[in-house]
Amino acid sequence: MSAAISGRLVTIQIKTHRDVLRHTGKRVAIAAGVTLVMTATTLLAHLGTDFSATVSVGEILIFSLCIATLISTSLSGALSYRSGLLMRELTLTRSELSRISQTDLLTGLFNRRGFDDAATLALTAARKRSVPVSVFVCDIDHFKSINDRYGHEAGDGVLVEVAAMLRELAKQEGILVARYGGEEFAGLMVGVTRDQAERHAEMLRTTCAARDIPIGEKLERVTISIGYTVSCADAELAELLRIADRALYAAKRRGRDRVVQADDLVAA
Ligand code: GH3
Ligand code: MG
Ligand code: MG
Repeated sequence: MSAAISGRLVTIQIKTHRDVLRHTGKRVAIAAGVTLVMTATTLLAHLGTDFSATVSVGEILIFSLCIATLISTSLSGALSYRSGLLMRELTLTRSELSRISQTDLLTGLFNRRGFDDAATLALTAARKRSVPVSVFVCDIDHFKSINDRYGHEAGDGVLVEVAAMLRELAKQEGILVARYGGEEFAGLMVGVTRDQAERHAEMLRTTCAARDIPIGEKLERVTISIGYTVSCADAELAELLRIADRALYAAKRRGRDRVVQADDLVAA
């Protein structure tokens, strides 16, 4: 295992098994040395340096026990405190790594991994409560032409703007949203009726279509297409995403800038 932990109080580099052994060896040597020196010093201070003097075994025994207890308590306290600090640093580092691995760097939304983890948990909770769920997939229309006309950086700016609209909706309506990849976003709504899901998706689409997005010197309008499905929470996340994706592609085929519900595909 490789670990590099650094903090205000603790700075330690342990990368290989050999480093672990060296680290442990050093600490054991320090503990033994301190114990030896302190025991000898205290005994000498108490008994004096006259090595031919008569001392009772009981006296030495009691002193040694007291000193050993005192030293081992303070040493183990200090070492436990230090390992506690290291463990705290490790826990913080782990949770920071987990947060980074679940977050999309550009938009700050969940990435695919973060969405899959959070949505799977939310689906399990919804299953227990027997409430319906809705999954939607949303894709920016003709995004490649934005990149082609204004450059990749401007395209990134559009992704950030669309993500901000999704975040707003997520905050207002308690929806789980994520950048699922490229110019595609995904969302999970729990405990919504078919009408509510439709309303949320339509609100997202119209908000996006009506928003002036600054691209360089210009203000541009960008549209999105959305596919969604409403189901009981028994369904697997991957299956719900597949169904929503099919609805999304139907929305693209039908001319983009629209919302399509998966059930309508069967009905059509
Ligand atoms: P459609 O309406 O059918 O969705 O067309 P589209 O142009 O939006 O879709 P297409 O799949 O043809 O192109 C998607 C583009 O998104 C291509 C890719 O270069 C771009 N893209 C993917 N990820 C990023 C990103 O992080 N930043 C930028 N700027 N562009 C990205
Ligand atoms: Mg697209
Ligand atoms: Mg796409």
